[in-house]
Amino acid sequence: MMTIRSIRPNRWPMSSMILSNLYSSNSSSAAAVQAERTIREGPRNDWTRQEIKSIYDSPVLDLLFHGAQVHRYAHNFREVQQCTLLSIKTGGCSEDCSYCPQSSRYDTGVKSQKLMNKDAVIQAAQKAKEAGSTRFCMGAAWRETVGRKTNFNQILEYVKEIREMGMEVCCTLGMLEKQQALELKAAGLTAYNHNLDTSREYYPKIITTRSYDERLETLTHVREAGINVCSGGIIGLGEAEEDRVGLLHTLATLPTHPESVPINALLAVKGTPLEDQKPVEIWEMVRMIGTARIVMPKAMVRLSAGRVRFSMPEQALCFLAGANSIFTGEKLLTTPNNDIDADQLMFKVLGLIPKAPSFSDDEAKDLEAENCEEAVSSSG
Ligand code: SAM
Ligand code: DTB
Ligand code: SF4
Repeated sequence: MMTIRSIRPNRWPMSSMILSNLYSSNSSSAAAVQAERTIREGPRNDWTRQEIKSIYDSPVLDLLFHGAQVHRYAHNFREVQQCTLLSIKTGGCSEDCSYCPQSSRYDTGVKSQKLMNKDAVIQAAQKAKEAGSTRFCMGAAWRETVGRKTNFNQILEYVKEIREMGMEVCCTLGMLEKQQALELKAAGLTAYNHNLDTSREYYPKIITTRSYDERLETLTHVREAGINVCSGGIIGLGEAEEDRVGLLHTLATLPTHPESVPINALLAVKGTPLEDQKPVEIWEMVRMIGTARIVMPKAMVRLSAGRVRFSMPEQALCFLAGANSIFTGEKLLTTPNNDIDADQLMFKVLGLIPKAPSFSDDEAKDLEAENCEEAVSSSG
């Protein structure tokens, strides 16, 4: 059970006077009540589905306002993490995920490519770092890493080298066994992305080639290896509101909340079974983000795929509701992302600042020691 102190030791518990000032408005929506409780008590893992549904269904401006309150309480609201994706192994995937342009079952025009070589990967990471990105995420169109020893060992090398560049490193390579998670941790991996995508009930309508429980098992292996968990989902797959609530409920009742929760809006790619899905509206994103912020206050909530469709004011609503991470760079994995100059302008106009990379205590100590050694050797 997490304690109040575990969320932000210097801010909790809050004085009842400040609380009553904050909430003396006539608002008593579930978003208001639950945000107040989150601020007072810190993160919880015992959410009921009905509680989360009531937050999600609150009047949208109230949800936005209370998502913003929790966000400001648990984070520096101006800081936005910039992550850059690179597809290191593209297309030709055996899985049937109905949203994905990289499945070999659909004719989407994505060309299959084998694992990228080290020089190309390191060069891309360097370019991302120079553009201000602090987390580099390598994606592979695989069902799993089992049985890919040569490729996997190569990826361990990439992880080590990028980590040594002072960036956070993330991978999304499909299902992982425990041993592989441990090897990634030893190589210096910061986070592993593995999305649940949607609710347990709707999941079989989207993917039939691997189960929800297999996804959860990979998350357990990642967590037990001491790697940060990055897990979220996609909206706009044709799911009901109940499924969005179900996804958030599963994530928010994991023994430990994911450190990052990507919220993707479906990019309906021609050739996939979901090509004709109606684009999601900004208010649906705001509801997902605001609810995620209230129920998982400490997580980095990432405004992920689909951002390219939203204007600057629309993205501002997402940041206000509690999003504090984005993908930057010209591409996501196979699809175009927001223009880099437009993102820089957005940071300036909205007064956002890039979030510095953060490493675990052990890693930070190692880095400090390395820096010390460098300083000593250069002064001598
Ligand atoms: N193959 C690995 C896997 O599935 O775990 C890693 C890569 S996979 C492309 C990573 C995630 O990207 C998926 O779980 C899904 O949430 C997201 N994604 C893929 N295609 C998308 C699309 N068209 N629109 C939005 N999100 C998408
Ligand atoms: C996540 O949740 N979204 C990213 C990342 N994790 C790997 C992927 C989005 C992919 C969008 C489709 C494409 O570019 O292929
Ligand atoms: Fe393959 Fe991942 Fe795409 Fe599914 S989402 S088809 S596993 S690349």
